[in-house]
Amino acid sequence: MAGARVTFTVTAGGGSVTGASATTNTEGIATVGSWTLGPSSGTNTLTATAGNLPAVTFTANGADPCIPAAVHTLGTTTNGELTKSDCAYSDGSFVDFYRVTLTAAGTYVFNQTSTTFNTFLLLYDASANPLGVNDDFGAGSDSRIKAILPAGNYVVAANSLDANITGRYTLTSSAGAAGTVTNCETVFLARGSASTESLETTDCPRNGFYEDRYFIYLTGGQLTTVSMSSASIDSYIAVYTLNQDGTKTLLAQNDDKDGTTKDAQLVFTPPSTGFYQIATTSGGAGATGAYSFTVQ
Ligand SMILES: [Ca+2]
Ligand SMILES: [Ca+2]
Ligand SMILES: [Ca+2]
Ligand SMILES: [Ca+2]
Repeated sequence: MAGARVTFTVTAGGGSVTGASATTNTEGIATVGSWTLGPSSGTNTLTATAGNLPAVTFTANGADPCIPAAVHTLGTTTNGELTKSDCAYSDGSFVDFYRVTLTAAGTYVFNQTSTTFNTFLLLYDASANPLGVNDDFGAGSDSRIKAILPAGNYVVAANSLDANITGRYTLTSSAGAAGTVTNCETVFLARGSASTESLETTDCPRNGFYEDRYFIYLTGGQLTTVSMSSASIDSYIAVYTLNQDGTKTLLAQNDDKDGTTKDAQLVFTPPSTGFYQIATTSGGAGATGAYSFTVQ
């Protein structure tokens, strides 16, 4: 039907149209000028009405795959799949983002496993700052991130090590107990993290000393305070910059906060943005015992 007036109206998704009022051409086709989808992910609909005819609704999915929309609930299993329509990192690898809410501060473990590809797992805060990253944990190519975190909203990214990989994977998570940092394992912290841990003979050895090593992503120039206290050991804190070649360089250290205590407090300014290592150890060699720490 030529010459019919057709009106296009955005009916969901908050987008906009231009040329909303159109007239059908000789083939009976009316064309909207343009349709801009709404700013948030989800379904957008555009409805065309002409006279008394039934309205026609067009649907478009406005979900940007790079905006975290899916939810992973702590303690549950998420079966996911990397596909070519997923978000891609600049290295050409696909990634699924999951929002995770932690209602309490604590020690958390996230696992990504796959029987078909080499997994790569990342953890971000709600502002998309990286908090943790892991390629392989244990003997295989699966990934694990252990992190001591304040309560809040986070994003877990299920990724692959190699570019252009598709396939199924499983994401799991759990809340662990404090005091479990051992065997010189990799543990990540965020600003606001706190825990009670212990120096044990199974911790990282350093010239006769034992230490727990934590990794934290810090913004260059932002004053950072690490505090460590203990009723049984002489607390000692060191922070290292991590070099490209895998070595580390001592940035700052503190034994005693002041003359009245054996507790340590290290205040430092990271020179650049990136991951740093915080080591909690003792002033005397070979000491073991419980301690508490905070990072602000
Ligand atoms: Ca996917
Ligand atoms: Ca891996
Ligand atoms: Ca320990
Ligand atoms: Ca001390």
